[in-house]
Amino acid sequence: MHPSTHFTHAICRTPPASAVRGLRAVDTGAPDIALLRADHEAYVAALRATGARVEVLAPAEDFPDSLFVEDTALCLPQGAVILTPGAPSRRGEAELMAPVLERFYGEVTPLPRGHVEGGDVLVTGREILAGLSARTDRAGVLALAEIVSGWGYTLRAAETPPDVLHFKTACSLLAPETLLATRQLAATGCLAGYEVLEVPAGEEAAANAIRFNDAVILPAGFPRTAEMLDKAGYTVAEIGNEQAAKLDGGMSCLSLRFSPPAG
Ligand code: CIR
Repeated sequence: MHPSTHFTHAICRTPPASAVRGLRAVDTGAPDIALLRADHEAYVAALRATGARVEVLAPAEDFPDSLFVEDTALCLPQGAVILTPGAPSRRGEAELMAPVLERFYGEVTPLPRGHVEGGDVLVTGREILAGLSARTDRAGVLALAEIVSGWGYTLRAAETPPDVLHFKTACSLLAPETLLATRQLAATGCLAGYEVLEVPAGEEAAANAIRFNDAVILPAGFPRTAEMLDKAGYTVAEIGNEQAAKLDGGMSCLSLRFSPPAG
């Protein structure tokens, strides 16, 4: 069991009714809130089925994108960093998350400058990869690197591909040295040295999955990716993501996954 794949806890937030106004790159219509909440419940159940303690926070109606809790913080065994989302409408979400994480960590560390969204930060078995994107800037990445280097991590900046919201929209960690990634991201070379399973063409949205304890939580509707992972020996749980996808959300965005320091 490795800290990059195994966690004792997760935090999620029930989708607010205001999610109909959530940010989206391309408007394909508003999500159906009842269906979005049903998918969210199935997601929480899949996390709990792995044995983790999952806290589900009350909906935050003032923040339409607040179901995507991943973007508010970076949680590591040594500490939690409260991030500053690049999207102005999302900054208050991070402030809401700080007292929640203080309950688990005691103190939390605010990002002192710049902007970083958690969707751009991938923790692997050997390093932290941070994708520069429309939401995550160099000042934020440098500030984050300073904080995590104090905890013994090496942080490497990468480029989130153009037209991709977050770095982890295009990749996920399957095992400490193994990634699931789109061909587009793998072709940039930033994943060199890792074992990379490429999602089949046409199933790029399946790259936003999560390894959570003994399960790989995959968005439903990508049968070739599911089969590839099954053949590679992973236990796959498929969760509906049609509604969250209308807001450019996927499996990683919906939780903060962590193991707080003991005591
Ligand atoms: C946004 O544009 O910020 C939200 N609608 C989607 C955030 C998805 N989060 C993630 O990929 N970590």
